[in-house]
Amino acid sequence: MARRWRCGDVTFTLDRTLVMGILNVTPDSFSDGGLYEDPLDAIARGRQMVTQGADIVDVGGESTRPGAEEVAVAAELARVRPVVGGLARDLGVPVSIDTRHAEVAEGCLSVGARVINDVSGFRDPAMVEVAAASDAGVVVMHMLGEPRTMQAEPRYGDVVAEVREHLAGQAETLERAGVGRERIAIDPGIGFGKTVEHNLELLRRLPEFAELGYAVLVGVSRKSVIGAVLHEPDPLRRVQGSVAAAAWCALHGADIVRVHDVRDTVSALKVLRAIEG
Ligand code: HH2
Repeated sequence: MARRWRCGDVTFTLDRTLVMGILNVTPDSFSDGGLYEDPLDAIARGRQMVTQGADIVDVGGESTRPGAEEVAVAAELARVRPVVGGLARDLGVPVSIDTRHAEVAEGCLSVGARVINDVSGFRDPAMVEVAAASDAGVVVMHMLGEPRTMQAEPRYGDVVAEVREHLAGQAETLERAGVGRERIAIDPGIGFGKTVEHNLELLRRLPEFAELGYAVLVGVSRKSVIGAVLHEPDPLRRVQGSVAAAAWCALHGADIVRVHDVRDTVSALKVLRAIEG
């Protein structure tokens, strides 16, 4: 049977790699911070990403870059809810809410979000409850610790084995709470408590995540691992490197890639598919 990822009333057949467009409604995200603070600008950008080929639009109201401070829940909800609501009405593709907070997830589901993307991997039981009470798709990401401290000397024995085991455990918790397997995507969390070598190894051994049987999502777009390889401190100049990484992911088991540069990534994946035949 074809593999699927179900997000509310939308079911994706995972016969090609989907593109999730990033829309950060924050003042301080590492590469698009401050661009879409006005909800009308954010909604326009969300629509533009869909015309460029995005399959999902992921709205975030809290930067989780290394060292970022946590945002008050009320402030986060005030940032994202109008944008999620404005987009969900007639976007034509699912809107995802990128949050660590159950109240924010719930508030956004009530205005039409169809995916909960939790970078803390559903460690909060309240978040598991919100997911279980909904019909939304979920993204379970691995993060070591929390954004404020996660890059302070991250250590693993076998990074792939440890991240995989953690994700399998969190996915099982969700399943036990009633979230069907077909709703769950797992994500190794590139850049979240990992050195450059850890990130490269996670990408190199990506097929090991697909073996778990859940949909696999990867977000590497413009991240510091690309910057480190290219010696490029400016995230806006990491586009080609990011597209190369997304293409690698698509060829090695990623069902969904989370990217800033939707048009460039969609073009690259189209060419890959044409070559594959
Ligand atoms: N990365 C970021 C945020 N959310 N969600 C998932 N599932 N996977 C990721 O790799 C991921 C994520 C960080 O990137 P970005 O949103 O561009 O930056 P910031 O956290 O500074 O807003």
